[in-house]
Amino acid sequence: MTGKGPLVIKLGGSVITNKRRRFTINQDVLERIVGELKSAEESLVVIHGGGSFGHPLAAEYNIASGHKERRQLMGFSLTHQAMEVLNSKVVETFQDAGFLAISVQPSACVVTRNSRIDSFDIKGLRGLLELGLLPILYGDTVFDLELGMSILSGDQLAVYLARELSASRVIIGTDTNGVYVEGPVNEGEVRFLPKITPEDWERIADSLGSASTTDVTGGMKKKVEELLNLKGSGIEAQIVNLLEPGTLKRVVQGDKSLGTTILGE
Ligand code: IP8
Repeated sequence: MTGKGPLVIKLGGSVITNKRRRFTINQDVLERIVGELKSAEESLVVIHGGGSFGHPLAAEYNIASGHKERRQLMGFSLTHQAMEVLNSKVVETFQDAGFLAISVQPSACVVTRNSRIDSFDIKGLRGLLELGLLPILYGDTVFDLELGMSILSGDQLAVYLARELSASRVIIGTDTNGVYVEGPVNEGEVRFLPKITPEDWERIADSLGSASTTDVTGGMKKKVEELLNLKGSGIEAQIVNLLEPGTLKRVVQGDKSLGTTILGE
């Protein structure tokens, strides 16, 4: 059953940063999105992705494949730091718009095992929410019990927190209108999917493309797979296009006709 908990929103790195120019924020877009969130009635938990801050560095130092050589330690440090810089700008933008935003550092409270969350101490985060604050987390470099180091994606965080906090729903903001698959009739032809159930997945998984820019956590296919981990929770996730002005406002106000809905039935 869907909970009465917060609305969990992931702001994709491809939306809030320019993925083709390193360390560049799409400040106008970010400000517009934050403005559109003002219409939310529930409490919020915001998570943002890495975009051109986290992904190029994580790829350069091969962080996602685990700790193999000493030079990766500097990469781990640099990637985390780049995410802190981005997070601090995101938090400031929310504060400037009047939100009681507070940064929560995932690597300080999460440990992964083979890149999946093994433990996540969310007591502090719950407390912040109860106080009326808006926690803002991000995809991060984390200590991994098997691999030594790993990348924890914002999508994995969003699903984990949605389940733990019995979220009312999850909104995944991207730079596309939702999920498209190829075929099946003609090769190269694309078809839009307004909804995906866990049962649909095996049939369509192979026809999903991967991201065109550096994305160490896997693009749209990985995103849908991650969201299907909401299975059994009753929590729905809606993948929507945040580059389209007005979309987030409509979705926050309950419009289910936009984007692709992943049913966590
Ligand atoms: O953009 C990855 O988070 P994502 C963050 O949500 C890093 O996949 C550090 C690359």
